[in-house]
Amino acid sequence: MTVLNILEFPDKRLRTVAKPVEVVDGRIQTLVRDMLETMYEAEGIGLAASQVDVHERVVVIDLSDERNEPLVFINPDITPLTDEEFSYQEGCLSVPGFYEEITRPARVKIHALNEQGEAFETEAEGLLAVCIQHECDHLAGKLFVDYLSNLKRDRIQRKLDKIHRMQQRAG
Ligand code: QAP
Ligand code: CO
Repeated sequence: MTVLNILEFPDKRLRTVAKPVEVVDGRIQTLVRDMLETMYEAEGIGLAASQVDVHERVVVIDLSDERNEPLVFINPDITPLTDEEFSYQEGCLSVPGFYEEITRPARVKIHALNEQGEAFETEAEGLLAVCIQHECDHLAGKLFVDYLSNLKRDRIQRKLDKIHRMQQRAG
């Protein structure tokens, strides 16, 4: 297994629209394992393939404290189930150190394939609903900072640009 490099905002590659997975084969299963290892190593709760510069529709999530309940969604498709909204202080492994309250539909239906390529559907609410919507946004090239005012987003971009320049100089 391999820990993959996570792209950070404002990297343009995060804006790539992911393609559907055509066959869930060994290559995709390896990607899933590597994404899980990457997410656990970074102490995240969700990761989309877009974040590791693979532009295919694959998402991993683990909301458990023990970090032993991986959820895998291949070609996820979500539909809001209600007009009710839910707000949550979101973060993102691609926007490290920044957290902002984002409002989204409170409940969604999820259609996806599992790691074996079998279709399943489930309903989500609470943190899982937030997380799957956040990760599906990544597959569409969208980030949580896109929901913020231009002012807030530009501030975050400037701060991250500065951090990236310092990291560049440090080698
Ligand atoms: C998306 O985000 C999410 O800034 C997953 O320094 C977040 O795993 C969905 C992380 C909140 C729903 C609610 C962020 C780790 C992890 C950071 C993450 C950081 C270290 C973010
Ligand atoms: Co994210």
